[in-house]
This record gives sequence, C-alpha cells and structure tokens, in this order.
Amino acid sequence: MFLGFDSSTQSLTAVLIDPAGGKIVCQKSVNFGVDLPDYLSPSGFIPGSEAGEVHADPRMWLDALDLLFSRLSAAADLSQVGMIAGSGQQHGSVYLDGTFEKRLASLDASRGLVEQVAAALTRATSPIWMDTSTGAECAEITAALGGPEEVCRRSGSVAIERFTGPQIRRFYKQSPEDYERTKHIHLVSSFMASVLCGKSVSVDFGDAAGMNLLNLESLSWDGKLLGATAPQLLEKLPPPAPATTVQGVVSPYFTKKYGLSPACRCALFTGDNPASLVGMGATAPGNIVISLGTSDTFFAAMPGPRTDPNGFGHVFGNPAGGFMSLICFRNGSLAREALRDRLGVDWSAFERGALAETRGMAGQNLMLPFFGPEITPRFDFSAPVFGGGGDFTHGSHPGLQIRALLEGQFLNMRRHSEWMAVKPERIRLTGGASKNDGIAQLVADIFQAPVERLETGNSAALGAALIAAAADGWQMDSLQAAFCHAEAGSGLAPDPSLGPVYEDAGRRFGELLDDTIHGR
Ligand code: XUL
Repeated sequence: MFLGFDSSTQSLTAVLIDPAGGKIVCQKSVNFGVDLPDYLSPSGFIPGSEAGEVHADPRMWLDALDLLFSRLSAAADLSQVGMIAGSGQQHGSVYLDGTFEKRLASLDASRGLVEQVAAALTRATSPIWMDTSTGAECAEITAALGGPEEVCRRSGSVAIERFTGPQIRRFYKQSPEDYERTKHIHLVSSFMASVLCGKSVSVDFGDAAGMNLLNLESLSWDGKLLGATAPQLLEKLPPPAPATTVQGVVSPYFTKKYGLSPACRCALFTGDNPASLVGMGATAPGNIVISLGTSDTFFAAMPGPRTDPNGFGHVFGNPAGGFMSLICFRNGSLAREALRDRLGVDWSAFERGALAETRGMAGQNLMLPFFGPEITPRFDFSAPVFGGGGDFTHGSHPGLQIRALLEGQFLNMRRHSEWMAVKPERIRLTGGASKNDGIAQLVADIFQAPVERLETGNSAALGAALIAAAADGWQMDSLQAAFCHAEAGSGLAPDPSLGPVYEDAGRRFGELLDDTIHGR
C-alpha cells in the first residue's frame, strides 16, 4: 500500500491506496482551523497581517502531522505501507538552523514533533502563496537579471511576489542575522518530507520551479538568479530532484509511534498543483485541469517548456516527466461568493436550471469578474466592470449578472491560456464549484471541449499516493487508468452552436479588458 499526503493551505490530508486492488483504502484529514484552534488560523494562515504579508505557523503543520498519523493508525494497518510521498501548498517556505538534521535524527517517539523540532526554526512564521509583500524584491531581482524576459526564460515565470526567491530576499533584507544562521531553506513540501524521512531531503522539480530560482533547462539552481536573491543561498537550498526519487526509509519516530514498518520508504513531496495533475489523470498533453477553489487554477501538461510572453502563467515540473503550465486566477470562489452576497441569492442561482433561463443571452453581456486585485491579468481591480445594458448593470435581473460573471471567468481563463498553444481535448474539472452542472456546461461551451469530473475530492493527496506507487516501480499510466475515473454521468459535451457566440464574446471581452487596464 502507498500513502500520499497533501499539506494544503487549510488542511493536511492523507490518502492510502492499494494499487493491486485499484482501491482507495482510507482517507483522513486534519483541518487546521477546526482541529488546531490554538494556532488562531481559522483558514490556515495568520489573519490580519499588513503590507501584503500572509504567513502561517509551521508548528501547526507539525502538530497536524502527529494528529493525522494518530487518526490514520486508528483506521488502517500502517505496517503495510511500502512508500510515502506527498504534496504541499506551493511557494511557502520554512527556515531552519544547523540543528535541524540532528533534531530529526534523534526524535523521541514519546514526545511530540513540535516540542522537538520547532527550536530549529530561524523564522517563526512561513510566508505562504497568498503573500504579496515582495514587490520591491521582485523588481530588484528583475533588474539584476536585465529584465522580466530573462527571469522568465530561466525560471519559467517572471519574478512573482508569492514565489520563494523574492520571499527569501525579503527575509535576508529584513533580518540578515536570522538569514545568516539559517542553514536550510525548505518549501512546505520538502519540509514535510524531511520530517518524515528524518533528515533534510531534496526539493522536487515540480515545486522547485515555483521559486524563481530553478533553471528549467538544466533543472539545477540557477547561479544568476541565486546571486540576485541572497548571498550563500546555494548552500542553504536542498538539491532539486524528480518527485519519485527515493530518499530513504521513514524516520523511526513514525515507525515506533504509529506502526509504520521500518522498511517503509519515502519519496519526495511535490507541489499541490503538480500532484493534482497526477491525481486528475492529466499528466499527458491534451488534458486540461481547471480547479475551482478559493482562487481558480488552470493547469496542463506541456510537451516542452514554453513560457507565457505576458508573464502571467508559470511553468512547473510535471511529476510524470517534462513540464506543466499553471495559471492562477485570484478572483475564483471569492468573486462567485461576492456576487452571490451582493445579489442576495444562494448557490441555486448558479445551478444549471437557473443558468438555463438566461441561455438566450449567452455571450451578450460582459463582465470583468474581478472584485479585488487580480493576478491574471495583473491589475488592481476593486470592483467588477460591466459591459452591457441597463437591466444587466443594475442587477434587476440577477441571473444576467451571474451568467456574465461565470462567462467572464472562463473567457478570461481561455484568453490567458492561449500562450500554451495546447488544444484542449478533454477538460477535467475539480474543486468545490465543479460539482455544479451549470458551471461545468459553461466551461465545455466556452472552451468547446468535453468536460469530466473526477470522483476524488483530494486530487493532490491521491496524486501523491500515485507518485509513491510510481517510486516503487508501478507504471504511472496504469495507475492513473485505475484511480482517476471520471464520475459516472459527469461528462458534458460542448454545444457547437455556442462556439462562434463565445468566439465573438471572447474578442469583445478582450477589448473591454484592454480598455480598462489601459484606462481608455
Ligand atoms: C500556485 C499557487 C497556489 C498554491 C495553492 O502557484 O500559488 O495554487 O499552490 O496551494
């Protein structure tokens, strides 16, 4: 059996699979806000910070690991687990001193992880992917490289506030002494993998590419980017490696405490998006994944490392080999919820039946669906922008605004994924809002591609379990064929008559967007 973890923003989840039987044996989760209320992080991060900072307490992740293992060991026989892998929210970083490895090597199973590991932290809290505090550092790194194109050419992304390199630079500038005594800088993924393995382990290519530090051509740390970020950085970073690289056996702490076998091995943890690509059965080009969550993400396997000329999209490693793209849209559920509240309706107004009432208005009214700052495209929106008649703009017919919001979200997604030059052959939808048939049909119609939904709600943790099995020698494509089924009856075909309607709407949407951003 194989165990996959997902250390995400709001929870830590584990999925245990039996590939021989093609079955998920057990799934357990710890919700940080609900299960660990003492960390005062109801949504998994410390609320109320300023200047764009969003941090989380890494001790909370350690406590969650102990708690999750106690739940898992009560529910399943962990001695049968042959390999563990995992995924973590991308970009978040953990800073540790020279005692980290010694502490991991001598963990006492009669005590907890936090009390034994936390003293190694040189930075009490970890910046996570929601942090936007590093605008100055992004500008400095970009200037040192000679422009955004060069940063993008080397690392797969222009310098991005939430990416780890700019975050490291900010730490170095703000607390040079703490930076100096930092001997290991880990991503959330490689930190969790290190704790499990009882030593400081590698960071995988998939997640390493979200740092603005990895050279995508050589798949090694890029000397120029490192130099522009902070001094002596190379010696603090774990070496990059493929996710399926076996790092060793699990730490005796977990064997003694939770009944894992001393022969159980550990592969790497990757980023949650690369792991989801695996768990959604989409590691081969032609498949697109759209995840509808707090923010919406669009990701897909790519035959080669093509980069976004506009600098909004990112290129990460594909755990099955090669590369994947990722585009993140900040105004996802946030915008859907904001419109729902503003119109005083409930989710039924977003359902298939309600959307059918306005089908005749498909692609007619336009909305730039941004209730707050957006990152794709990068612009400080404060409210949505309307392009349409009075009835629509005044909200006297809520259904028109809901249709225009959803259409705007997917027209924006289509527009900003064109650089990948990948024709979507199949779209796999995941995330809370993907259950909604009305939204799923809109996605099929706007992209003119068939849409499927998968049975798992934990695609990242499942992907991690599949990576663990692949690290043990199982074939990735047969694993995906066994575990990544579309939900029966969840398939939706596009309506070809709407193809030209949304072509035209896409053109007009682009004009409205350009005019708004350029103040015309
Ligand atoms: C990707 C990103 C988010 C996090 C969420 O670039 O920032 O999708 O990975 O956990």
